[in-house]
Amino acid sequence: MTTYHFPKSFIWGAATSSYQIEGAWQADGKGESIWDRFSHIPGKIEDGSTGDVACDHYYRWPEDVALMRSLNLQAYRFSIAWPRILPEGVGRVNQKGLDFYGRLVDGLLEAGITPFATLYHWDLPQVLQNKGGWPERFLVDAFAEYADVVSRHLGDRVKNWMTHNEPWVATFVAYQMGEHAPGLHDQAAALRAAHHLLVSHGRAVPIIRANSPDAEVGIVLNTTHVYPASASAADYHQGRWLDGWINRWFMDPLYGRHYPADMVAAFSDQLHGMDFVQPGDMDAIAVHTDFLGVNYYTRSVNRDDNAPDNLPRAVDPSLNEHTEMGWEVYPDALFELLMRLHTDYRAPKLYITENGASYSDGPDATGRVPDTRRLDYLRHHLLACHRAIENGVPLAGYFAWSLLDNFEWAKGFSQRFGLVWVDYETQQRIPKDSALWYRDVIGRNGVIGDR
Ligand code: IFM
Repeated sequence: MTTYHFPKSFIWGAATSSYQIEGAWQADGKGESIWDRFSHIPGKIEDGSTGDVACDHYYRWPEDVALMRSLNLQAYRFSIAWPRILPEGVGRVNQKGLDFYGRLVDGLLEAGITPFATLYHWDLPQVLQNKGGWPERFLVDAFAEYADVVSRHLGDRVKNWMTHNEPWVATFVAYQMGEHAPGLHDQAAALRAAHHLLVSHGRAVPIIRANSPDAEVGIVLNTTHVYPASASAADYHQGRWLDGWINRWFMDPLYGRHYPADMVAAFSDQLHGMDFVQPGDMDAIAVHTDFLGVNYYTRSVNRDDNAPDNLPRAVDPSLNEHTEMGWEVYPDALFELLMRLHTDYRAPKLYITENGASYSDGPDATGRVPDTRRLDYLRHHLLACHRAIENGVPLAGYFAWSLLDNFEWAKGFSQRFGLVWVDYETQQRIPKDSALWYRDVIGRNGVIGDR
């Protein structure tokens, strides 16, 4: 076993999001979000749960900050609930909502933990959805207003900002696949939503910079690395299509390349001549950012089962371990993804803003949580990060997903991604073995393992 040391400036953190942990869904003047509405519709959430209480973090944040400190965390990535700040989506500001995040940020800074704030991790004010939501252009202005209010209030203390979390999920999974709030099945609407979300990012970046001097601003994408199941042209094309949809549809415009031509052709029936693209939009989207946030969980293996005479499979993910989400564990893909993103797009800096695994291991008879599989997952993915850094990728930090077990969207509480076990009955928190291991990794700024 070797100890692989990370650069001295490397930032070690953990991540959460507002709806997944806060609870307090109606407290202190908060407005309704699309997730409040969606989770209360019978049948939408696998275990029938809601985020009404979740980890009760809105009230227990001091305990959670103390926990972060005990785990040596240097940074904490959290998101802000738009309807806490602007209950009607725009206009009236709810001071109590701002105060909550002010207290959290002050608590983090006192504990020596750097706050990384995400503005949008999917809890859109329901009133804005009632008017059409992200497929409508007015959302761009609404988001710019929200970004302005939040960054004016917190910009003196928060110096690391992310506009959006996972635009692909926030638009295609929500407006086309119907699995996430607001649960629509309309591909054309999802494409418009994706564009408006990107433009809103472009509009928000300069606003945040003006309100938060010296801040670093970026966006967080869910990414995957694609592997054709065989060397056939059919499998290659399928992989290229998936890469175009999940990765390039967002990366290309963000890095000044407009939407990828092959995907514009593939989506042409639904794009209506791209009449939603207004003059100046593409320049706005390509605004300079300080970093790219990369969320990575698994690779994609692509197979065209309809192709006549397709070659036999050369890549078979079923041979590898899968997490309880059904996601293949494949750390090498994180290395290859980081190399590819760096080679193709040259972001000045990257962070792994999410990476982690769902396993339900709970407390044993002694109260310990021996989550060996999560620990191994994290170890191997961190070793992949180390290899990427050695090969020139400017990877500046890593945020484990997630600090706490929490509300996993349409899967409710059936999936546990936390470094820390949460007993949802008592709200007791128990750091799992992976959390204690991660604490020591941070302490030595290095991972012990074999590459
Ligand atoms: O829980 C989510 C998170 O909100 C966004 N990225 C993926 C995680 C696991 O599904």
